[in-house]
Amino acid sequence: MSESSECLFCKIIAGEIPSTKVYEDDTTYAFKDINPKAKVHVLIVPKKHYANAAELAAADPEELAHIVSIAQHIADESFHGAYRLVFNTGLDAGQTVFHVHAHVLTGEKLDE
Ligand code: D5M
Repeated sequence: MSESSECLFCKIIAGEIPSTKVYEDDTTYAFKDINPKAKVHVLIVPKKHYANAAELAAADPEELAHIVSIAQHIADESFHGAYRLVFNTGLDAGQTVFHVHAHVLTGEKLDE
């Protein structure tokens, strides 16, 4: 799927829908999840539109590695480097926004 004018996260990246920015560089944007499941819950997204983690990994593995390094940095700052990184992939796994996003859960001890 190419970049879509209907994509919620493309609109957030473009600044058309407000978000609470945590990090930004040329390729990547990170913002607070609107419905946090941990003390710190950040979504990290590539600015370029890919539907899911597999599409991103196939097209741009360096960007996937970059997303992991940003997650590590957020966790280093907020909870001594401990974090959970989740890519929900597919409707039946709970993916609701089809612009790949890494959920970074950190800032406190997480339930197992
Ligand atoms: O995760 C999609 C996530 O996106 C879910 O945790 C809520 C979050 N979300 C939805 N709309 C917004 C806005 N406007 N700002 C911030 N966060 C948002 P999924 O893995 O697709 O279920």
